Amino acid sequence: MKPLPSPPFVILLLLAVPLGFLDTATAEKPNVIVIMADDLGYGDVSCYGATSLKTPNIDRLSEEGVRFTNGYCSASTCTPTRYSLLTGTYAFRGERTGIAPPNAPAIIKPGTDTVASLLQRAGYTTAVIGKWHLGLGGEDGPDWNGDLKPGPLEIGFDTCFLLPTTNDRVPQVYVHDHRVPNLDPADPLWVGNKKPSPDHPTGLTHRETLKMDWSHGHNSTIHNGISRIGFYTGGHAARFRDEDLADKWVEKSVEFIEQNQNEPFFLFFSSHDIHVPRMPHERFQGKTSLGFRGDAIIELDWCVGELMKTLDRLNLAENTLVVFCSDNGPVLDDGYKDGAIEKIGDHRAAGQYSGGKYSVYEGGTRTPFITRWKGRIKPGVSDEVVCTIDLAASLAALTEQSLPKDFFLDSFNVIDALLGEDQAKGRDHLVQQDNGANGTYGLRAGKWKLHRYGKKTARNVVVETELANTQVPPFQLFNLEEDPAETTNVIGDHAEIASELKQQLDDIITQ
Ligand code: NG6
Ligand code: CA
Repeated sequence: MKPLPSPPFVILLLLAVPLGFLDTATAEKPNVIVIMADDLGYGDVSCYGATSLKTPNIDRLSEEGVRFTNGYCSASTCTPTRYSLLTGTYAFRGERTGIAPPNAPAIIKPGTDTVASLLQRAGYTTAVIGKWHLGLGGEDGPDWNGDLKPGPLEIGFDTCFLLPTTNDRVPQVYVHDHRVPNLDPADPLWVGNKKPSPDHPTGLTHRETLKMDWSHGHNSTIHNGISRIGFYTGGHAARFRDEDLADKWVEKSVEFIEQNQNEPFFLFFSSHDIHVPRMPHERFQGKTSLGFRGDAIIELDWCVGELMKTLDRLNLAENTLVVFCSDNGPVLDDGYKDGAIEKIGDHRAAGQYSGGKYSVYEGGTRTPFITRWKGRIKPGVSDEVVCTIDLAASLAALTEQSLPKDFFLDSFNVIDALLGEDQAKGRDHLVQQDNGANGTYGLRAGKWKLHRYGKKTARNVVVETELANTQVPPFQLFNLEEDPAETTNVIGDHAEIASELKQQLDDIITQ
């Protein structure tokens, strides 16, 4: 671990930061596009070693930019990673930051500073397009037939076009700014967690009619031949087809980029690929040997290609920083029988790492992470540790915005590393969590990785079956340099290091 800088150095550093912020003449204001994939693992794309499929567009991004081998998201589930990406704060510090249910109220309170509000202040037009999964509405939850606020527009986004939660949760409608578009008032939308009537068809009562069967959970209301988590009725005119989601995100994003091509813009392109239910557009179905999970990766790659094409067409590639990342590691069977396990062959979704979604093993959070800014970023591969949580402080530094007091607590300015500058350093430590604040964490510090297990830990039961539900000691220590797959707990041999890391983790959690 790095020693703390001596006091005189700290003083110099404090003086240097505010002076830098005054120098607005040097501020760089490239457009920023953050492309976040859903449940995409380290080994799921060809530039990270996948050989069972090809992802030419993501590969191109990596050839023209920096591909990080130590790029992370901050949690191994969606809601906490997205919370941290936007707020620059570890999700375990916030309330209700675990996986959000269909009727969750807005998790990030209006007025909270976010990466979007920061860029808005810097003169950017900001949009989130795609999966939200951070709740909508006040304490009573979303008013599906009325104004859906607060939401993204109350925390720094000028516009949004959303899938409200994840698509295995009801309802299958879009949200544009504050409303569900195409909603017929004569057919109001109702969303709840109890069966609305005895004859309401569900994945249990009408299982034989499903076009994709469920394997666990996901057996409530049926829409488009797929049963979901939660119940809903009405809103038929507003409902979408699962197969059309990716096209819609691209259509809306291209529209947004075209409209804002002359001013700096921030686009959070929040793909639903490759989350369940994996139901890619018909033109991608059967394109890989991996079943719909692989086909959804191809669909994601197509989206990336369309965004890049748009930047090229509008001559924006040299003025746009693109960040490609994932919200958590991979999972094969996440509740539907889509062949992901049966067709996996030699494909290793988490690459050489153990675990995946829901786990604090490296596979849960070490994920594809690429930055590209044509003409500005020197292409290469970086081993520096960077995390989606760092985008807030890093983009603040890039655009020379002062950090709001008491915000972005856990976000580090690693902009030089993100831009692939020579000698630039990433983080020296990172806390990883699985879902909510359940006491389970990973702490990566240099080559060491400490696991701490809380009482209610859910192990990844589907990526690595051998890791499932085994009894684990409350603390484990791994040497990632010698054992990247975290197979050998060396805590017995390194008691002193383990105790330092336990203390460091404790200090961060209770800070
Ligand atoms: C789990 C769901 C899983 C997925 C996950 C959220 C069950 C049995 N499992 O509760 O299918 O929806 O939540 O995924 O319902 S995430 O990527 O949005 O965090
Ligand atoms: Ca996810």
